Amino acid sequence: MAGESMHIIFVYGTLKKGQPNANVMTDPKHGKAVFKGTGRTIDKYPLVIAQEANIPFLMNVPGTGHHIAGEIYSVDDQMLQFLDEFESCPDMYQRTIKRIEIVEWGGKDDSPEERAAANAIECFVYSTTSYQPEWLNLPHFDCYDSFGTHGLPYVNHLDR
Ligand code: PCA
Repeated sequence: MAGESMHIIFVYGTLKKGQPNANVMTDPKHGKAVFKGTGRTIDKYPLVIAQEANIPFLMNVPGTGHHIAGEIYSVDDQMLQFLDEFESCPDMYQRTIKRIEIVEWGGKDDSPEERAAANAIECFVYSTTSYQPEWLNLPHFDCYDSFGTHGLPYVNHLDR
């Protein structure tokens, strides 16, 4: 849609490429999402895998944990609205703004000038303050992979 606003979002969990909900970002029925590059949070956060469905949560507790790796996308209003519903925002996650260090800027439509322009960017992130205190004792990851050696693969909505 011409003139509509785009939003920058940082995803660190199941929405990343190769992860169980990656298809959500690429389905045009949900709106538009353009991959811009990879990054990591400037602040440290606890990233844990919690609940029976092994869901990744970036806990909104800056200063504890690791710099979290993820992917940066530009999304339209429709996709942002879809993601809010998909991520049960604001019940499970809250969409907050966090500063992200750019690791690799790789949008295919970006000029070399654009790609060299910035080394950090403000992004929307689905983090949570609605967690059980015990979650802070779970292992803290720096780069989520559902299929990692932790043995806690994400359980799809449909299989719960
Ligand atoms: N989906 C969102 C938040 C956690 C999750 O699994 C993401 O990938 O950033």
